[in-house]
Amino acid sequence: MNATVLTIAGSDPSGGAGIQNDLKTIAAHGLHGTSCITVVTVQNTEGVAGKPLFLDPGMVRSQIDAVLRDLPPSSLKIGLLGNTGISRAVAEEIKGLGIPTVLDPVTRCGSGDQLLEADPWEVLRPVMGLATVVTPNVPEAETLAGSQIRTLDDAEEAARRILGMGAGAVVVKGGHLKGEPFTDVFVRDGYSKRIPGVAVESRDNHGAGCTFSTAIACNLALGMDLEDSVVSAKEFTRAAIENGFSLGRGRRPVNPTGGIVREAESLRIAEEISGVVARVEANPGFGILVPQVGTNIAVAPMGAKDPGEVIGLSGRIVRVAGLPRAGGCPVRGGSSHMARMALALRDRTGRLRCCMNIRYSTEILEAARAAGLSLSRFDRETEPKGRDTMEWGLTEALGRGGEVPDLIFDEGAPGKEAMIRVLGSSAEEALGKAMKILAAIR
Ligand code: PXL
Repeated sequence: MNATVLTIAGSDPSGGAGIQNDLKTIAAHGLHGTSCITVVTVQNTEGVAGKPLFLDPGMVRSQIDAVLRDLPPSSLKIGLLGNTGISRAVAEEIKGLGIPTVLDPVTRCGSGDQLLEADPWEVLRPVMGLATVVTPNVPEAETLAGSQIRTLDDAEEAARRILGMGAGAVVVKGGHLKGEPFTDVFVRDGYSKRIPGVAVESRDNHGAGCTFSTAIACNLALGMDLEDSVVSAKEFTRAAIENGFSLGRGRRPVNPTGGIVREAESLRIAEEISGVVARVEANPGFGILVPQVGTNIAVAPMGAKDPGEVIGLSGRIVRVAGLPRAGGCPVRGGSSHMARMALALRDRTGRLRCCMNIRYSTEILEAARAAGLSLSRFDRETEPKGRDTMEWGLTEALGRGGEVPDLIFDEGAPGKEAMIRVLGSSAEEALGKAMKILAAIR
């Protein structure tokens, strides 16, 4: 399989947009990215901080030529071109390649600063007819079509005009449209489609346009048809915005690899919890640590924001004929109580993110002390109304800093079983502490 996508674009030192974004987006699709730099911009999340360097068109050609001779791509993404000399050089190099080509008709930074040395239309004209699809945002579509866009109908009309300039298809991105935010308009010969999106509560969107166009190129390289490629790229871009690291003081960079890193981490955690469950089930003595309500083990992935993203057992470990038996397997959202405590624990400590609940008894507490484990408690009678018990209980037990305890317990309340929670940096570590308690009981 040819797994290469070539991006021809500008450099963004903030790492949010341009070549830096595109290579991450390509990597996140499991493909190999090659690149040709057209313009070196000087900017951070707050905006442009200096004059761009427009590369010599001959230098642009040499880069593309070197890549084409050795690493023939399955698809192309074209971003910032900068000036007419560069865009003509690019057109000369890629014409006749016959591979899917996505053109992001970049004219300005997200901050509004101009990135072109000449009239946008003059710069884009040489490559327009070579594009399988063009992906303007609303201001870019207004510039290219020469009309104002206020509604989805306006966007569709502008898309048709841009289509008349020679591209195979046009997507006008709806991010800037009031009233219909995030609905994209997709148009090709004799066909149009509105692709709805969802509003994302995040300012981590610097580079979102680059992510979108590059993700389309990746999907096309993987053999997806054009419309599916667009729909899938929109979803990918939403995840890149949601997974942002919230860096910088201005328009914060998207994180194109956030989704796959989280997926990989979640799978690794699920496998680890499975291993821990197997060891618990293989140990008949563990039954003594299982509470009435059963034991759950929850681990919060680094980027998880709510309990639905925390990995826990879909059915708790209970005692069957005195032996510990899991009623389910590790899944996202498998646990509720332990998930909320694991999230709060991760947010408080950074390093610890696993919680496992075991039975409370004075004998077990004594054994824990004898095993050298540290304990802290909270008292449900002092719990304020309206707080989440797990999050509040953890905050209470951790107090104002200092050493994080190995165990947190509470003595229960009417209808609430007393409980001990074992804390750890991983499920393995939490199990290790539980095993020390068992050894001290015997
Ligand atoms: O997001 C458009 C864009 C494309 N390419 C480069 C950029 C920007 C915006 O900042 O810097 C190099």
